[in-house]
Amino acid sequence: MEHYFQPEIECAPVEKLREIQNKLLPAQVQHVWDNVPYYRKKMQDKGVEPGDIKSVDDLYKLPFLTKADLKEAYPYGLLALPLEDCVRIQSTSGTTGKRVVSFYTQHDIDIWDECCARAIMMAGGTNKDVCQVSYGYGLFTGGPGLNGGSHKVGCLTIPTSSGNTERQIMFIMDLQATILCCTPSYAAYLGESMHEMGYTAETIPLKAGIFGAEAWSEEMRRDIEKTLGIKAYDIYGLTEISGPGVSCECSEQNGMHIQEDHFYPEIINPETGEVLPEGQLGELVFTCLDKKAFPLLRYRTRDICSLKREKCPCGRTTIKMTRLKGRTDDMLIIRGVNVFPSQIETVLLKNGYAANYQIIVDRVNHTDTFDINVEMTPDMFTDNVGEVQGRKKILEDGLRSMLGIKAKVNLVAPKSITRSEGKAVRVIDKRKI
Ligand code: DLL
Repeated sequence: MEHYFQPEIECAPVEKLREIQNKLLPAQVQHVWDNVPYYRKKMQDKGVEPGDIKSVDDLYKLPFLTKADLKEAYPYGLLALPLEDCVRIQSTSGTTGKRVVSFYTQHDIDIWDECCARAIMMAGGTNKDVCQVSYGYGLFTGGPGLNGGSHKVGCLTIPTSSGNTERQIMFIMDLQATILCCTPSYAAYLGESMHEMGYTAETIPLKAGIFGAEAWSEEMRRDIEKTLGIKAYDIYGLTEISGPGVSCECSEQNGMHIQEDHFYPEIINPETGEVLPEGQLGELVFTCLDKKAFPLLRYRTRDICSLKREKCPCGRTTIKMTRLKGRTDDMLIIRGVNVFPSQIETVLLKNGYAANYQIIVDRVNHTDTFDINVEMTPDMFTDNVGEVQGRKKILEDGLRSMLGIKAKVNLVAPKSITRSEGKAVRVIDKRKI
């Protein structure tokens, strides 16, 4: 088994990590300057040249890239190598406008696989494990990324892809899968379905789950862990930067270690672009240090979190990002108040509900309406109106104190909200603004 726990990097003193980054960054900036006229122009407009970037301390001088740039440069405008050097594309699961297309050389795929292998090892995976990859395969990065990582670790890989829940469960049980990779909402659904079929946490062979691609709360983690009898690890990434594995959790389950030898993180104030000090909440920005085909510099992810560097009890020294609070474009502004779906989820799970809910926002007579459909669990389900009213009031009060505004809760029957096999659809915003 090759080893994808790489203590010489993952546990290196900060100075050593800086040395690696400071060696890679100037070469990367030169590579982009030489090969990506689109970004060279941005640098020229800002009056920066490759020689100005000697270390990560100079990074702030470089212009940002945004999703709008990706749209403008679509499809080949940010490609830094000739097509004959590229071997793959992946693309985001977004449904509106042009999709984001990201390009990879074999070297870029090797880095990506390595990051996913580190994630699997952080979750305790070895070549003795049977790893079921239930993220979608295809253009979405979830399946191909974890598949590559699982191979590198030497796990027996089951490439089920997403969907066909019965078949997923059959493979978990028949092949005694020990690691499950999928979105947290699908993991919750699989757990629910397995319990309905009579399996319990004790009879389910899984021991770890590697869940990401969408926001989820600590409460949802505990719920899934209990149902499936596993330890659930958060994994983060995005197509533009490679895919899953940009960061992931270790046994401490307390923030995701960023693979800093490949991706340099910054947190900025999304309004002003100013770089914020460690510990402050803001928009996450990544610079790819050694990707060749699609090397984005200072890419604004729109994801909101903070960074912290501390010596982790697991031994790793790489900086951690906190669980995502949401996205700058996911944040709903309802009656002038910022609302993140994750806050709603926290209140629901604290009150014994599962994370099966849908937020519906509309505007009637110039005022925002804010409804949340929440599924009752089977043991709560009753036709006693008084009891339902009581439950509804408890939730509305809890939400009001969390959000500062009133939401109308509609308690709906178990299983009446459509389940997702990939990323869950939590928000329906009907406002035409
Ligand atoms: O979702 C890559 C991925 C696949 C990550 C499998 C983890 C596991 P995209 O489809 O490009 O790529 O979506 C990226 O998803 O900017 C975040 O807003 C969100 N996201 C990803 N991981 C997490 C996470 C993949 N752990 C976008 N928690 C990102 C919350 C996440 N949100």
